[in-house]
Amino acid sequence: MDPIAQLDEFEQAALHEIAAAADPTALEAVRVKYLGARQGRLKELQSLLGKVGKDEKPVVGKRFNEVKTRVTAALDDRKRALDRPAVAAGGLDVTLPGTPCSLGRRHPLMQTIHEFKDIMGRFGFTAADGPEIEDEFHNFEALNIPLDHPARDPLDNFYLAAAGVATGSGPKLLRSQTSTVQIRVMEKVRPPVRIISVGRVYRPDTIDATHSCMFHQMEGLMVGESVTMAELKTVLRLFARAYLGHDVHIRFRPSFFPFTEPSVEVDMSWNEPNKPWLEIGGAGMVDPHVLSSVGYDPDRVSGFAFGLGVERFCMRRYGIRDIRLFTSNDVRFLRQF
Ligand code: FA5
Repeated sequence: MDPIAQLDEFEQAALHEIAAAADPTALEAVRVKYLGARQGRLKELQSLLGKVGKDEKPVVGKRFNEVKTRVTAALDDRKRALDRPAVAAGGLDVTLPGTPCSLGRRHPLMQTIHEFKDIMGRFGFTAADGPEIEDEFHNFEALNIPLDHPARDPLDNFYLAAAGVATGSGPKLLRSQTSTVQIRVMEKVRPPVRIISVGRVYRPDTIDATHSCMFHQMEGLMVGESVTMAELKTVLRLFARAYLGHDVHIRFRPSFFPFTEPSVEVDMSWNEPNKPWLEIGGAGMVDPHVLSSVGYDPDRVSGFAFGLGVERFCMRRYGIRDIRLFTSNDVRFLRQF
């Protein structure tokens, strides 16, 4: 038989047996049979090479090398596959690099809340929490909002009884402001008090670009000896500047809240041409009646309180035009933060 035909036959037989080897031991036997250094069939073929004519030598030599390389590679591949049985069976290769899972991140509002707590923490305010499902006492009465006050209108609040939820002792509602936490804290803690509380509040407001029926407020409360409105304004100015930058200005407009006296609306502006004042919250000095109802002595201590819209600050910082984007669950929006 001519040497090229012998090499072809050798290659076919070797590749066939390599593919058929079912385990590493069988594969090793195939290796010895075909490539064994002493009695392997390739060794035999090599000795044939010495016998071919001078003219044929380059062609046969080239083919010999090709066959040897191919069979050696096939052996290596099969060995790797048999060393990983699941892969040999067409299953999972746990040694391959995994599919990277994309990491999530905090919602922009949660990032904002963390930053608020951080800034206010530096001013000495600790974070307090209160329930989102409130009783009428904490949402209204303790805040000086009497029974006949329009703010208690069922149409302006989310009462749970109306939704068929069993509310146990007395009517319950989703809190409409974080001011409820002022009361819950003062019921437990003696002055001096310096807290903030950030959380969700609920109002059946008409939804538009700047109003939502569920939004976040940051409540602040500071009570102690000789606390004045000057401190209130300073804290709000420093806070707004820490979050939004040093060109922010704060303005107080006279207003009314049943639980503060005097009361103000807080507006914010910044040094850009034609920028209007933007309302960001309400504030005031804690009403002496509220202080005495929680057992504080209004002749000895005074305090200020404020409630800021968290979304409004975040929207201003990032130039977000529509509050509805926060709850749109649109990853294109969320990925930007
Ligand atoms: C209050 O809620 C008072 N509790 C604030 C307060 C606290 C006064 C302590 C005095 C002492 P007001 O209803 O104005 O106030 O709401 C405060 C802020 O919440 C608003 O300035 C605004 O920034 C934000 N806000 C109010 N309604 C909405 C809404 N529907 N969507 C988004 N943000 C709102």
